[in-house]
Amino acid sequence: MTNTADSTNDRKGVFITFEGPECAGKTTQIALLKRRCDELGRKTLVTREPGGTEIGEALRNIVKHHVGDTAVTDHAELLLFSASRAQHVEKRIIPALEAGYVVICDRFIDSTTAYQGYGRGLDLEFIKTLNAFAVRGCVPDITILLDLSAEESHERGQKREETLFVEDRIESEEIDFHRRVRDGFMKLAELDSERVKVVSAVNSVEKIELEIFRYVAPLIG
Ligand code: Z5A
Repeated sequence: MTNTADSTNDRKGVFITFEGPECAGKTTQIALLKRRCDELGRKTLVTREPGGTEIGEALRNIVKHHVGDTAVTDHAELLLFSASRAQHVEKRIIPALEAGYVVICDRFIDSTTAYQGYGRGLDLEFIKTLNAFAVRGCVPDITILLDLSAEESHERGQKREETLFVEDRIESEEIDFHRRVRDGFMKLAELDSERVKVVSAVNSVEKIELEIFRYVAPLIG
């Protein structure tokens, strides 16, 4: 494979990803980290997966909300997430890193391993290869894994639903699926403890924010 894109060694910016089950507080914590970056005078790009580009957002709509006579198959779902990522990395993430931005991305390759690999049971080796193909060397400098049990995640989701939130296709999977996803995330953290930092998502928002900042501060100055 020709790699004309980034390598982690020659980038000027910092690439931070957030991972974890739904309702773990990723959006909340990303907003707080963005504020820290602003205070430090760092140019910051906050983005998300699936999504982050026009094509990615269109794919997001399909993977999250498709309802029709024909369901999205597990294999198609995997490729849709990867297609969104390939577009995102090349068109937004790498250019921002080259321009010296702190890029904060809500979900990335680890979500594919956790949801499509551990959750759906698709081949983990193939997912590793596909992730590498989509990101072309653009691996996060650090990944914050907000850890929350499937039960707690479900409970927070229920509360949010009461305030008009609508569950998506993946969120509405049975609890065992979400347990496998959570275990998958923890396995990933164990296998790549240099990059993936586990932060308990059950503490207060303020406490979590401080813990995350302790990990990230050395990278963003
Ligand atoms: N997916 C996949 O399968 N494969 C892939 O490769 C990728 C994604 C990239 C994207 O959903 C879906 O795609 C996701 C995985 C799958 N589906 N699932 N399931 P999304 O982007 O729409 O949603 P999400 O990533 O799951 O995030 P979320 O549900 O929006 O949650 P969050 O961002 O982690 O949490 P939050 O919005 O900050 O907070 C959620 C609620 O918890 C809210 O009411 C907060 O007030 C509350 N909260 C936050 N922090 C706390 C604390 N500390 N204590 C108590 N309550 C809190």
